[in-house]
Amino acid sequence: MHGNGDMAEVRPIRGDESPAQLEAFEQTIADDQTIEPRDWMPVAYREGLLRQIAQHAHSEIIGMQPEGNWITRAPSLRRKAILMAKVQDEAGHGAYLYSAAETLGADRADLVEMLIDGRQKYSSIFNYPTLTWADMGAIGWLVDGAAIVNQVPLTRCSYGPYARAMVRVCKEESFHQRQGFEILHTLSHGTEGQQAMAQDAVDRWWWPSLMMFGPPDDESVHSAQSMRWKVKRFSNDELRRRFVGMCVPQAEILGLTLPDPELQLDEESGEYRFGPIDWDEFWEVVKGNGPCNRRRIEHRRRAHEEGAWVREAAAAYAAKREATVAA
Ligand code: BYC
Repeated sequence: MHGNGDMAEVRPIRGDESPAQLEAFEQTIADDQTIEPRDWMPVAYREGLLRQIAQHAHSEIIGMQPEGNWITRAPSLRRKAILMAKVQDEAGHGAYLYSAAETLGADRADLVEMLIDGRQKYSSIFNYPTLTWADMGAIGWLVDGAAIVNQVPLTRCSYGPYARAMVRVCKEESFHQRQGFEILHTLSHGTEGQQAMAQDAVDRWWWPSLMMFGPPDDESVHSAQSMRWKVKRFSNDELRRRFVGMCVPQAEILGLTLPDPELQLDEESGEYRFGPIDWDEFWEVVKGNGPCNRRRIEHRRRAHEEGAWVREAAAAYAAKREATVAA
């Protein structure tokens, strides 16, 4: 058995767990094998995963709004086609993730309700407004870039369906990141006005992108357990540092500045040190008081209500087909 004494400290055994079941589960994790839907798993593992996967799915769906806002205003047919494809990919990512949540026994309709009535969260980043076309570049470069850094390790998550969904999501995210980089590259090598627009977008999206990785390690309530169960493979701060290290040379190629006077290479560790993150702002956004929280949820609720007839028609069609097959 894996026999890590720390685990018992973090997660007390609950009433429904026999020591033998728990031992087999811990052994599977220790052997780097995946846990599959049919396998026994502790309630806390199931609940923790559901919380994270649902939040992740909701983020993809809400994340369609800031960019969807620019589809009709894309500056060329090519840009419009690319942006539409990207936003559609995000709908697809939401769909894979809701499916992964269903393998844990969740009901998709319940999850959507929990998003709309604020019982479940979605990523803080999507509560900021997209003010100019350059924001499409900054979102692709920074937000999708942060998503890749966060999600590549999730392809090795201990829960099989989540890990497998992440493989495809990450492939698509790298295309998204490149398209954002390309938008910014074009603007930053364009007119003075375009350069200023690109710089302004990066100035506004930089700090919220760093916040995407979650609170600092000493305030992250779920990290310890999640890392022991190999859901998360790295801590919030480790991934945030990795992201900064990835962005600095790319910003140089773009000819854009990252808005942090304290950003500096630490020769000893080879990592970049960066200035303090405004965690008060982060928690305000998470609590629902960001610049766009209300608008995002209101829009989602309206879209859900307006789509009721599609769900009813699909259910009626499925019932009819089932009746035909049975007859
Ligand atoms: N925003 O203990 P912690 C995308 C919450 S989609 C809001 O560190 P954990 C994309 C956290 O939920 C991007 N809330 O939590 C889409 C917890 O509250 P609860 C989404 C946050 O889970 C379209 C509390 O703070 N990616 O990239 O160990 C277009 C304490 O945090 C945030 C994912 O969801 C936040 N940023 O670590 C473009 C990836 N951070 O639940 C791009 C999967 C933390 O106790 N998720 N909170 O009420 C994860 O990797 C982890 O859940 C996190 C947080 C790293 C986000």
